[in-house]
Amino acid sequence: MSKVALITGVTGQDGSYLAELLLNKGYVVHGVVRRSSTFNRERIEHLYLDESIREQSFHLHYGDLTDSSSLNRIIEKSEPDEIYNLAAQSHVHVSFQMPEYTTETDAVGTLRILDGIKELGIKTKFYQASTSELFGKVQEIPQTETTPFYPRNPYANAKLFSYWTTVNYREAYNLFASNGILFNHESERRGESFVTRKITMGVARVLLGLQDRIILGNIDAKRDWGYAPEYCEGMWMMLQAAEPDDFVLATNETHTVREFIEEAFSVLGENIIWQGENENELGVLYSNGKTVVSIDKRYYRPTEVDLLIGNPEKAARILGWKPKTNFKQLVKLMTLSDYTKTKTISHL
Ligand code: NAP
Ligand code: F7E
Repeated sequence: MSKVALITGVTGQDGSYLAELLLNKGYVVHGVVRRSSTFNRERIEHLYLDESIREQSFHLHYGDLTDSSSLNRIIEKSEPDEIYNLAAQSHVHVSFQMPEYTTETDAVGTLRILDGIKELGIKTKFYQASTSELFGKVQEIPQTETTPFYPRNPYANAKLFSYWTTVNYREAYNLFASNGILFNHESERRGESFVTRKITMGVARVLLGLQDRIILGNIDAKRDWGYAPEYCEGMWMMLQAAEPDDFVLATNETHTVREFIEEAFSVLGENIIWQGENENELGVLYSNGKTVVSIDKRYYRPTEVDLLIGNPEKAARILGWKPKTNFKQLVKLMTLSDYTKTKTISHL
């Protein structure tokens, strides 16, 4: 008998990679999708369009993390062995503008699923998409599973509630429920308003003459960036462990947004020189003096997370999980992917 998995957030970056991984392992995969006025399934279209996959092993259901009845119906109908709760309003800057909706989805949404599992009496393992944003104003460097949390935005506050609700349902009701505390992970499928993808698309468009410059916020923030498909494998590994637990997945390498910009331009043979300070700073091409990066305060956050770097030693020891793609490789694969795509589209 095939194992059955239910993924919330299946149309997102991680959901799409996880669906692929589980289908390749022979799982039947159910995914929760939201109704949208425009097409929102680009990342999973290739799976859905394959008739044999669609008919036998990949099933989509309309639902929403703000709607308990849809979630309970989907859990009851799909009878999953494993639930991966990846759905979230996942943009930190947006969470300052929509704190209540972010909390409804990212905090109460998790409770709705966990309580649904408990009340329906379904025997399933549960994965919660927790985040390095929990460390916020960091209390220790590098951050591990025992570093105290200090969230700095509505998104992280909501995820803090979900982290502890997952732990509480594990302890109170003996559920197999684990938190993956994942540091930033990116890919060719990363949402276009996150900084890495905004940069790689921007670099491609600027160098192909389709965009004047890339306009960014705080380029001195430091992040620990890894490659998303490897982190999705880590999620699956957490649910195959002997015991439910909480794990950091990270690369243990940190870089500024500025370094990401420099590296992305250098992949395409250009060097950047920085001129000016703070919001007047400009990034200029060494080759011809053209301004290609500028700063706009509208992208600053009311409270920033300045530095993240994670130590994934526990995941290596207990799960055998290790990151494979380093910073330079990640920047290269994202930049080349966006350059190739943009070039093809602009020549159509
Ligand atoms: P993403 O690309 O933004 O995907 C989010 C997914 O959630 C999308 O499928 C979205 O659907 C869905 N969603 C949003 N609100 C929903 C709602 N109210 N009801 C049902 N579905 C909803 O995020 P990601 O990068 O794949 O991240 C996956 C999860 O890991 C998220 O929970 C995120 O907070 C967490 N996380 C991400 C990172 C990272 O670096 N990527 C690190 C740590 C934790 P639509 O497609 O319809 O919008
Ligand atoms: O910002 C700075 C910004 O939005 C990274 C989510 O997946 O990872 C992600 O959250 C840094 C921040 O990701 C722009 O201020 C500068 O310091 O790409 P980001 P994030 O906030 O780290 C965590 C682990 C999650 O859990 C989240 O779901 O880049 N930055 N200029 C900018 N950021 C954006 N988005 N846009 C800019 O123009």
